Amino acid sequence: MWTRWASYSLRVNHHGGATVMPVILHGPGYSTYARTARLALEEKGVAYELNEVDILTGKGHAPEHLARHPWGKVPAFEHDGFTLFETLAITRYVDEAFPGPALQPSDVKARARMTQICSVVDSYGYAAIVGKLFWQEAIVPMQGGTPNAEIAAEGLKVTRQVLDVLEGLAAGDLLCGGSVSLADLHLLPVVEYLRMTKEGGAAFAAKPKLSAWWETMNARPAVVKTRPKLG
Ligand SMILES: N[C@@H](CCC(=O)N[C@@H](CS)C(=O)NCC(=O)O)C(=O)O
Repeated sequence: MWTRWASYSLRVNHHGGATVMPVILHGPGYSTYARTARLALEEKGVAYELNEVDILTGKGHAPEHLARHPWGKVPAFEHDGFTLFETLAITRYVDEAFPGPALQPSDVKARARMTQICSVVDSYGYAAIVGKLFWQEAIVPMQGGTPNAEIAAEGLKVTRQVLDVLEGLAAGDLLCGGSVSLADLHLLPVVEYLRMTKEGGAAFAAKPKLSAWWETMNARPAVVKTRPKLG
């Protein structure tokens, strides 16, 4: 399904007319990684089309999507004939290629912290929080299966460690201080699902800095607009 958003980037062609050059993001509304890319587009005010490739029904491995992403994952991105996959590459490109508020701190240490937090989310947080905890508690029952308590417990153990680390790294109401950065946008969709789990939600609520961060982020129009509709 194609969802059309506000407008397109325009380019003047050799006849002097305007050629429509849409930004396209391939990925479903429920995907955390696709939501991170959308958050970056929304925060920058970039108009885009969303092609909701439904990975839960195998569409990620259809030939047309494998041509966009060799591992059949989402998101994949297109702008002006330029294609990308891997969310951090996409969000950095969106920040650097378009006008609008900067989503990466100019201070070198704050920027390194931002990359570190994105990497913690990607390397440890997502697999534990979404891949194990949320998956067993929410997706498996939704698909008619029986949750595996051992996998959920493994997920919760790593989740607690990730939360301890992030609580320690967070600068304040925004993870890198100053204004919203890619670190906030990479973490937010994962936390949305974490808060829906019983013990994960409680572990998150026990973290004062992260809880204040959530309240700040949750009020942002981009966050409200991209909130997944589940069920
Ligand atoms: N390293 C990738 C991870 C993307 C990813 O794991 N996306 C999930 C959805 S949130 C996905 O496509 N899962 C389907 C699958 O693994 O087949 C990125 O940064 O974009």
